[in-house]
Amino acid sequence: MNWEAFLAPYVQVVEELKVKLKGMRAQFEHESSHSPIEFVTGRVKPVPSILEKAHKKNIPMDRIEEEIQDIAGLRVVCQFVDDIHAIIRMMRNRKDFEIIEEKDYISEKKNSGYRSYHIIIKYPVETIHGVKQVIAEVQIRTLAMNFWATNEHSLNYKYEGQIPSEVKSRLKRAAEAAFRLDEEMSKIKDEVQEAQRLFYKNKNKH
Ligand code: 0O2
Repeated sequence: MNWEAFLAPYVQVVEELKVKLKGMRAQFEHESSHSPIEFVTGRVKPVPSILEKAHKKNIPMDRIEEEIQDIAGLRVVCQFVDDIHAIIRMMRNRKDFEIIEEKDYISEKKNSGYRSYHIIIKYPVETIHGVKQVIAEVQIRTLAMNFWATNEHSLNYKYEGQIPSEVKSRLKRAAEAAFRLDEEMSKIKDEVQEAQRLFYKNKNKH
């Protein structure tokens, strides 16, 4: 398998989508309105992780493109849960890709306690051989959801997927706390946004 050639269109997609999503953030800032996007990250899944996932899910090499949908992964991190819904609406209105699936792990959290909204898209990328439809996964979550997921991911890595039950229950409690933090912040959202608008206006005066 020539991984470099296989992954080249994915690298292109991640770069293009990062520019587009970051562009949305910049537009909101120019209009000095609240941006539903706090930050955007993107990565191409490393080859060992692709192989591990294919092995775990019994996916043959010639089905990887169709069956592993997060080889190109984008993450949009927001301040408030409402912002996630604003991003979802914007994504649904876009004409530069097609949404093929949505996974709502916010209304229905995963067993681990994981919360996030995933949108799987088919994105047309120009290659030297013509247009190629590449599948990418966009994960949309709040800062609190991201904090939890990042820590849980590290622990999973440390314990090779076998997190001890005591740590697991602590993680579940932490997930509950993150959920309550999102709820509390939503209640004072207008106040926070007003303060941020004032701060942004003053910053631009100097
Ligand atoms: P990485 O290292 O983030 O690239 P599955 O992997 O079978 O659970 P599937 O069908 O591949 O699920 O898709 P799903 O559920 O949308 O999950 C894909 C990605 O979502 C994962 O990628 C994680 O990034 C994230 N995710 C899903 N569940 C959890 C969870 O319980 N904890 C954390 N921290 N992240 C999660 P990968 O491939 O796991 O790895």
